[in-house]
Amino acid sequence: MRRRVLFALLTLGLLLSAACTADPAGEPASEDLIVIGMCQVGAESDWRVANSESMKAVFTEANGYRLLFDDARQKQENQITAIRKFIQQQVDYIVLMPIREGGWDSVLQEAREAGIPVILVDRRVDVEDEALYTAHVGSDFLEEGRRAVAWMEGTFQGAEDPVRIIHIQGTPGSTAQLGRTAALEEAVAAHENWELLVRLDGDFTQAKTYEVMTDYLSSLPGPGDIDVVYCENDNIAFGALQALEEQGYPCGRDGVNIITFDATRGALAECLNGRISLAVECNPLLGPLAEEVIRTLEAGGSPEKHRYVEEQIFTAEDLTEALLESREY
Ligand code: GYE
Repeated sequence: MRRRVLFALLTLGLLLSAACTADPAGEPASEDLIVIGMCQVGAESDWRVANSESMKAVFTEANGYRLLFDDARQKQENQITAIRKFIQQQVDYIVLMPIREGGWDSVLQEAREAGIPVILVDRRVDVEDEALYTAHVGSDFLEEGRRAVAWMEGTFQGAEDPVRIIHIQGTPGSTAQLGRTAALEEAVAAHENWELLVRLDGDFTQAKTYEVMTDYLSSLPGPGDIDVVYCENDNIAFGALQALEEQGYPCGRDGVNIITFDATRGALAECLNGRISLAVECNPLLGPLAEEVIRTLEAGGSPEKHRYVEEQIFTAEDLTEALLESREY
């Protein structure tokens, strides 16, 4: 706001009022636009693509915004460089989807010194001073993990044989990885017969997961006895499915139970056809919530520090073709 006013004052007197009025089509004049510098993680997953689309659909010129969108290609150093560039450009707000939780103190301090509010979307940051960011909107990843674990408890209730689990993690140190991992770890510690066979890093991508899972399965002396593959996102689940089926493992309720997080349309389709046993929803449509934070700030209010989206779980019984078609992502 301050920067927009400053900019406007520098514009010549009469021109100022002309420039600030809406054009005949009813769209705000460009000097009135709120400038958003957005630091997106990358395009590693279907969830991420849907999340970027949700942001771009909301932060449009017609809605009064100029969106400067940066894709960090899954690298924190690229996100830090983008933030510094946005500070130089004197944007009005920085919207950050932080790739991992650590390592943000100095750059967020720089944003604060420049007077630019930082809004976190999706994942969170672990900083010494919580005042380094204004607000956060996203999912409760620990709760998502606990929903998956509750389903496993129901499915394997009364089982005396070991429940043999493969755990494929997302990007190390990201909030989504930390929360979903913590829920499984708690549960493995609480159930004597739950056995963690291996923990692999799938980095939230199908390609990396296919590779690490193929290597792991090929290293086994014979066909493994696997009950559950706990996949920390849909693209990990796709890579795991591909590797398992290629090596002759049937997937589904009578074979290897694949659990996934996100529940994007592709994963729900696999759930409906039975190859994925459980899809835990993680809602990527966070654009409207991020905009609400900015509108509150523009109106001089104080947004909630953390806002979590509503989510649910799906098994084949909860799904229909019609539901899949109506799904936005
Ligand atoms: O689950 C995964 C993505 O942080 C919620 O990141 C997000 C996760 C999501 O790449 O698909």
